Amino acid sequence: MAPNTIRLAAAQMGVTHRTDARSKTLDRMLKLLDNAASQGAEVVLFPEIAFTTFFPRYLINDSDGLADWFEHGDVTKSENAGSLFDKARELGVDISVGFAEAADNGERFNSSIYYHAKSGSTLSKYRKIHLPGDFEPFADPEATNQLEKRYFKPGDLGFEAFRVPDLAGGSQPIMGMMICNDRRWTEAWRVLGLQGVEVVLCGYNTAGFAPDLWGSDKNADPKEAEETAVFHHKLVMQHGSYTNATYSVSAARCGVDDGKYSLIGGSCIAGPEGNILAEAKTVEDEIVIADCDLSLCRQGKTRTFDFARHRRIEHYKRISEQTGVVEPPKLGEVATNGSLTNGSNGAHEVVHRAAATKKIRVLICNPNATSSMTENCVKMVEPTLPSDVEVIGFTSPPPAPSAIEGNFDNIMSAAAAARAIISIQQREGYDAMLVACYSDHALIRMLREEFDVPVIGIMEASLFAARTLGARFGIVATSKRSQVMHADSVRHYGMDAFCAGIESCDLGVLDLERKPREQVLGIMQETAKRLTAKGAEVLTLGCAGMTDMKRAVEEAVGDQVRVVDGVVAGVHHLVGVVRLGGKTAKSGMYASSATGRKLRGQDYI
Ligand code: CDT
Repeated sequence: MAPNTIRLAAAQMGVTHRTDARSKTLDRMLKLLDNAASQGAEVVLFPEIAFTTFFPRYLINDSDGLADWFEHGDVTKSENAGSLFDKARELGVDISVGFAEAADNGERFNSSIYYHAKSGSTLSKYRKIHLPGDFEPFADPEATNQLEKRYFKPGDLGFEAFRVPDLAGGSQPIMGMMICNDRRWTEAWRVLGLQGVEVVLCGYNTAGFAPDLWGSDKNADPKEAEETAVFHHKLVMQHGSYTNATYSVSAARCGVDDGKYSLIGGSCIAGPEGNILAEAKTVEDEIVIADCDLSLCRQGKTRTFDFARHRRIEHYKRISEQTGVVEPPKLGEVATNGSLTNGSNGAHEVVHRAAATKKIRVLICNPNATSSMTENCVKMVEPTLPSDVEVIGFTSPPPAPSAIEGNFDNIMSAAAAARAIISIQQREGYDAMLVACYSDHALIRMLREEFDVPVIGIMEASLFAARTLGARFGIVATSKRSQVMHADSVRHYGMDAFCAGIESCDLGVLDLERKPREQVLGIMQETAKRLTAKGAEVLTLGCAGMTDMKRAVEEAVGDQVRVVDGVVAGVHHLVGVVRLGGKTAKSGMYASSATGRKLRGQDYI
C-alpha cells in the first residue's frame, strides 16, 4: 500500500427482523468484522442503529419496553454490544458503529462512535443532528413510519472532526461522522470539510418504497422507487466527497425487514474526486472494501476547493441564520423591509430583505412548584419545534404549591412565579411566555401587565386550537372542583357556546404522577369517551400534568376525534403571534402598574 493509504471497509448488514435476538445480530456483526479483518481492513464502518432492527419505524411506548431498544451506559462494555469491541481490539481493527443511545441523564440520541482498537478507547462520539420523519405515526396503519423525532433528541455534539492515530503511516488522518439523513445536508459535509476531513463515515437505514415517508407517488413502481432512493444515496455521497475533497464510507442496513419494510443497499466508498471506488453487490451482509490514498485529497483541497482562497462567507449568512425558505417578494409587492420592488419595464431593483432570523425563545412558566411537570411539557413540545424556536422551562419556586388545586393555590403560585419571572425576563428578554396551568390563572394577566411580549395560558390556547379544529370541544378535567372552575373559565373566555362538556377524572393533579400510570390512563380514556358521547369533536386535556398522556386519550377516542395538547398549542400559537410582530396592547386592561407601584414606594418585587 502507498504510504498515506488506509484500507477502509463498510460492513453492510442485510435484514434484521423486529423479533431477531440481539445475540443473532451481534454474531453477524462479529462475522462481518472477522471477514473484513481477513481482507486487511484497518477501519470498519457498521450501519446506523446496527445492533437491532430499525425500531423507529414502530410506535413503541415505555410500557412496551422501549428502553430495551437502547444501549445504556458505555456501549463498548455493554452486555449486548461489548463483544464487538472486544473483537475489534483482538483483531487490531478500528470500528465505527451506530446505536440508539440512552444517555445517563435520561436523554436519548441516535448516535455513533469511533472506537480505536489499539488503545481500546472511544476516540469520538457523534449524535445524529438531522432527525427525519415525524413525532406521530401516520393515520394509515399500512404506511411506513419514521418516528425518530419521537425517540431521539437532535444531536448536541456538532460535526466534530477528529484525528486517528496508528493509521496511514502515522499521518493521523482526519475523520468525521454523520448518520444517514445527515448525508443529504450539504451543510453537514461542509462543516466537516472546513476541518480538513479526509474520511467521512456514514451509516444508514434508508427506506426504499415508502411513499408516505418520502411524499412520493403511492402508485409508483416499488422497484423504480428503490432505484431512485439508491441513486439519491450515491448522489449525495459522491457530491459530498467531491466538494470537500474527502473519502467517504457508507454502510447500509438493508433488505426487507419483517417481510414488509424495504431498506436500500448501496453501501459504497467514494473518493475525493467523487468517484465510486467500491460498492455493495447485494442487499445482504457484505463487506465493501477499498484502499484509500489520502494524499489524493490534496489536489481538491489545495486547488478547486481551497476554501481559504475561494470561499466568500460574506454571502453565506443565510446558511447559518435562516432555516425555512424566504422567497423574493413578487414583483410589485412590498418587501419585508418596506422597500418596493419595481416591476416596471421588466426589471426590478435590488431590495435588502430581512434575511437574519433570530431564534424565537418561549418561556414555559409552570406555576406549580413541580419540576417534573415542567420537564414533561418541554419534552412534549421540543420535537415539534422548527429550528428557529427554543423553549425554556421555568418552575415556580416555593412558596408556590406543588399542585394548583384551587383559588388559594392559584394566587400563591402566581405571586411566587411572577416575582421570579420578572427578574428572569429583565435579564433574558424572552419573546413570549406560556403559562402552563390549565386554568384562567392569575399569572397570565400579571405577565401581560408587566411585559409587552405575548402571553397566553394553555387553557385559552387549547380552546383556540380546539375551536379551529371542530365545532364542539370537551375538556378532560382532573378533580370535581376543577370541573367547576373550568366551566367558569370557559365562560370567561366566551367559549361556552361551543363546549360539549367538561368531565372530571376525579383525580388530584399529583395523582396523575403518583397513581399507577395504567390506572390513570384508563380513567382518562373513560372520561374522554364520555365527552365524545356528549358530542365533543375535539378534546383538550385540562392539566399541564396530562401533557404526556395525549396518545392514550387518542387511542381511546379513535382517529376521527382530535386531541389538543395545550402546551404544544400554546407554544405554536405564541410563535405565530411573535412572527407577526404581535405585542400586548398597553392602552387599557394590560397597562403596567409598575410605575404606580414605584411612585407609592411599593416596588416590592
Ligand atoms: N434513517 C434515516 O435517516 N433515514 C432517512 C429516510 C428519509 S425519511 C423521509 C434518510 O435520509 O435516508
